[in-house]
Amino acid sequence: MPTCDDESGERNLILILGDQLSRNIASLQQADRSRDIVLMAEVAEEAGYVQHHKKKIAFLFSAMRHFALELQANGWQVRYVQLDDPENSGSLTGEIDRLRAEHPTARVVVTEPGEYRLKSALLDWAEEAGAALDMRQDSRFLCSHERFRTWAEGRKQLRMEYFYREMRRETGLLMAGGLPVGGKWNFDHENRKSAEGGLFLPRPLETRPDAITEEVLELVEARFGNHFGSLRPFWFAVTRDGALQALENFVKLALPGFGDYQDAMLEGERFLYHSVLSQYINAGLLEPLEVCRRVERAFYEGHAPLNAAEGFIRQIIGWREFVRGIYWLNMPGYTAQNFFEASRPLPGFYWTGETDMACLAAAIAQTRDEAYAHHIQRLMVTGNFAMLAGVDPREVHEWYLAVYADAYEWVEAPNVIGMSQFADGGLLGSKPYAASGNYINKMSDHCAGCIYEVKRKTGAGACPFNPLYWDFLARNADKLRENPRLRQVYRTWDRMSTGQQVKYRETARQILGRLFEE
Ligand code: FAD
Ligand code: DLZ
Repeated sequence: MPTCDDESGERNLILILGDQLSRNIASLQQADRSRDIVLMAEVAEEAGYVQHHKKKIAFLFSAMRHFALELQANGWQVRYVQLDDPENSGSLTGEIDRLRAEHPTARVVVTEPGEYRLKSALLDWAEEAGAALDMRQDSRFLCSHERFRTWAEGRKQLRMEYFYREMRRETGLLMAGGLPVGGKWNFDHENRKSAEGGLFLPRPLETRPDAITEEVLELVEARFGNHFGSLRPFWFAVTRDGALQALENFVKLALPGFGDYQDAMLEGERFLYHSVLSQYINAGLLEPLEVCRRVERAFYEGHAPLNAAEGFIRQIIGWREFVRGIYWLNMPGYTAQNFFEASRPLPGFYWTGETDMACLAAAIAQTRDEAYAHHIQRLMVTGNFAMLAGVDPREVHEWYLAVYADAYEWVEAPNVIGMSQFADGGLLGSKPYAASGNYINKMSDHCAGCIYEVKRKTGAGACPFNPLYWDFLARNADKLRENPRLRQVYRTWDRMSTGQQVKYRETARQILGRLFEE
């Protein structure tokens, strides 16, 4: 029998959100499955606060439906509200009210939502309703808000690398006798190979939709047909078992090449050696630590090299935990940061994919088709271009929050506002990830088939990333010149002839003029 720590013996309402599909979720602990009632609801408010990609909505609704059935099979009483239920109030708080009106409950128990927006809405609701709300820490993360705050206190700069070392020590992942395995914490310098065609390229595991998923796909097509993205083919796993199989597929086929080709891009190859597991981890189908332990085991068994295992584990216990810490330390207000005071609108081609820049066209087409792009596409192609072009970071943020199946504000906003747009002025990263066409050419084969010439710096036919790069640095010199990591770049700019500087800026002006009709 499950134990119950609620001495009152009264029935509680346990709210499980769409990204809390974990058997070990804190809100289910110490609950009494014969007495308490679990509420899960598909609601218009959550599905519509940004124009989520159709695949993201379908993935979550189907995974929620499967999870509810699993809870029921394990003896839980579950009230599951479908989007098309005629009584559906359209919001999570509305659904709590509706259930409480039918079945009085002592407390509402919920694991802290990942987004500030929803956390505030639930706290406000409880205050207004005079309801007892038991909001629990999300134990799926290694680092609590309190722990991150303590780590951050008194530090002049918050840098992922030092935080990551603490997480390594704490978890013991890839540690031996208190030291990092291999004698170094980070093997990133081995992880920058560009990929050539002809490599064996694995694919993520594709799951065939079952009857539940098919029903959801029809619902999404009918209700969200105007949202961004292709709904079919739909191949995401929607259960924990399916996600575990996807993890095994990754470890077996792609992990060995993950490190070497982590930063590479290849035309027509959408996944390379990436895991494509973030949507499962973020929704709760996989636990971050179990994924890391599985990867660590693959290294110890000799299946994957150290640079791959370390690189992968760093993304999860390092970057993933670090960005969440930055988010909660700086909300509210973080998403409104605009260090460069950038104000241009997001170009329309981010939604249509209609651009003649080959790298952007590829990244956006796969975002539309798969609700997925890998890190370097997000950072160095779509993100880099938006920053160089001076797009309002708020618009960039809303685009990223909408278009990826793994997007939730706690992880998306620091990656966009901080890492990719430098709109937080350096809270998260030490310098802007600004790059010219040269970087994209080095890491990909896009430039070979592009109508723009990557080697051409200015004038008609020049790769737009080239003049935009220098224009970005020149127009933001007052904000960036003193950055120690950019001194060399500004020295190069200063050494350029005035004529060359004018050519860069004039070409940039023409490109921006065409793009934004300025
Ligand atoms: P892999 O390359 O296989 O990496 C393994 C895992 O590490 C990922 O599944 C993910 O859980 C974790 N990870 C890797 N990098 C990061 C990171 N920078 N921050 C947090 N976790 C990381 N990630 C999201 O989960 N949701 C987002 O909305 C999101 N938006 C992003 C926006 C921008 C502009 C950038 C630059 C990055 C963003 N990321 C986001 C981080 C990263 O790009 C994705 O986690 C990754 O591409 C997911 O693909 P994958 O599972 O194949 O990852
Ligand atoms: C993203 C999302 C969507 C599209 N729909 C729902 C929903 O209908 N019901 C629900 O409980 N959760 C949904 N979610 C996930 C929430 O938006 C997520 O829990 C919050 O953003 C906090 O991370």
